[in-house]
Amino acid sequence: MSAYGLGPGASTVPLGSGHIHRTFKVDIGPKALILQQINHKVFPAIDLLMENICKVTSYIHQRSSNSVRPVTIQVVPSLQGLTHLQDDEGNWWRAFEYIGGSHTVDVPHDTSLAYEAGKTLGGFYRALEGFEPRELHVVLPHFHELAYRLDQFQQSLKAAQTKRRKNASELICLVESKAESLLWLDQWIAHGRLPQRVVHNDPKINNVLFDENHIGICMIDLDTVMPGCMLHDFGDALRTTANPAAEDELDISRVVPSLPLFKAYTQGFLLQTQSLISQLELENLHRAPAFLTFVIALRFLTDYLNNDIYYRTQHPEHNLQRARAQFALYQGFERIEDEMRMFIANLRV
Ligand code: GN1
Ligand code: MG
Repeated sequence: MSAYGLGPGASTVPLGSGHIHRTFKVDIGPKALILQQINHKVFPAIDLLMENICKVTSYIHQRSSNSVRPVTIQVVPSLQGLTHLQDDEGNWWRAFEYIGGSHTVDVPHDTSLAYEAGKTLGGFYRALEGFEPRELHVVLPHFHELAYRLDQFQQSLKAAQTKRRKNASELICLVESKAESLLWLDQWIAHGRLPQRVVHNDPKINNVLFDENHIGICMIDLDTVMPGCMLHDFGDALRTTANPAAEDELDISRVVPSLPLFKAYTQGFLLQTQSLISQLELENLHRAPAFLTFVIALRFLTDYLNNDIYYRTQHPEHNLQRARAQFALYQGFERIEDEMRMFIANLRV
């Protein structure tokens, strides 16, 4: 804290519900700072990660320098001018400006919020038009590649405790029966059929910042911004925005994707991206939620089989509970794929 000129008396509260880093809001008089302890087991290349974030946020900031509203989060350097620094215990820290009056939401409460979330991710794409994706480091290779996640799953399965494998047996069967049908997106990307873009890679609803009136401000959590595929982003966004239940909902009967929330998000997103989206991306948007939800469910399941070494958990069955809810959501998205396709095909924004 002293590296940022903050005395021990500054009021500090934990913030957000991320599974990887630890985030705090520090109040300094009328202003505030977001302090984050970076998980360097998950992100070993911290220098490259911070370089990516600084490049992207500076680009957005410069392009919209006359905007009266904040358009991006911004890194606050330490008193010594460092974008990130290590404390005496070896932990890495960084700070962001707090945007006054802003907040995040874990579960969408209505369609206007979903619309705003879609507009905000679309706005992020718009703001980064012209930014060369190859300027960014690939800090987490193969991040949303299903074949890579299946490999990790197979390895975890071999080493898993019998009890955990048994508890997860139904989900393991589901992965084995469905995975093949979802490999199309990896293949399309490998064959260069989809444009490579600057992609957020973690645009779930609680990575959208809203103002007091629930108007979207900007995307946060830019750690995974890398060259990538728009369908991954669209899928991950809908995984949370079109799900009226929590990511780790215990009551599976509540995990049913909402078409109205999907429609509202898509309208907001396409309003911003209609001029830049490719035909093939547009024609396949409806397949993205099932794909990405499956990938995330698989990662929760893998971490459960690995005895919870990646995601922060609140109890021993937490990753299994998350995986159950996310696989149910994946199945729900598959069921409404045709309706989602028709909505997009007939949409005029
Ligand atoms: C992780 O830390 P958080 O909650 O922003 C994960 C995402 C998953 C998400 C699931 C670097 O993000 O990929 O979608 O959990 N981030 C990383 O909620 O693995
Ligand atoms: Mg994240």
